[in-house]
Amino acid sequence: NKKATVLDDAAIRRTLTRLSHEIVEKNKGIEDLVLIGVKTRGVPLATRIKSKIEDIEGASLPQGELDITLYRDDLKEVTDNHEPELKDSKLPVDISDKKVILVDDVLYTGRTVRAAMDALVDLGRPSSIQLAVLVDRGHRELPIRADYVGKNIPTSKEEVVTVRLEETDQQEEVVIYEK
Ligand code: 3GP
Ligand code: 5GP
Ligand code: MG
Repeated sequence: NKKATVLDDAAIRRTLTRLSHEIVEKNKGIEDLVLIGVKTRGVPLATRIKSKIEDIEGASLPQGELDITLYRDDLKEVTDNHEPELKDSKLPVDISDKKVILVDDVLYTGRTVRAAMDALVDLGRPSSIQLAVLVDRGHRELPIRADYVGKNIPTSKEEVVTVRLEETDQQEEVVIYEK
């Protein structure tokens, strides 16, 4: 039950361009930065931001990824708390003393980001962690906010924000659906 298209392909492209400039500006360059996409759609978003930032700064930026799942079936009996946790990570460099920028598509309760931050601190104590999201749909259940927000989309809990990207969905759009 589609209600509205909130971002089309051009709007997504411009939004990611703005976020890339904001990241460079806030960090006064890209020294010690590492971009980390949260699977699934945070990964292509991080790749696009990386490419834009590299164009802006003329230097290369390391990128990694985290796979946070709601809970692991194989650990269900041990950790049946329905909390998201780290399933897999691919980090290109030691993140110790680096400024990590987490990239995700949608920020909702904040539980995925909390799990991602736990994982990062365990994996190597970054000097800081910042968060960039394409969409903030509200309804936080934890005291977490994003440093870089593509678009704030006030939603009800009955709505779903669907993010479709060329890399994963062969389409570019952000759409609100009624469940
Ligand atoms: P993503 O892995 O690309 O981020 O959470 C798993 C997938 O389900 C997410 O894809 C997300 O796009 C999609 N999704 C859509 N609506 C919701 C929702 O309300 N909650 C969660 N957790 N995921 C949703
Ligand atoms: P949170 O842990 O903040 O509740 O949810 C964040 C994660 O769940 C993100 O990785 C995001 O992909 C997914 N998510 C939560 N709500 C939505 C939503 O409405 N739309 C989409 N596309 N993803 C969502
Ligand atoms: Mg996501």
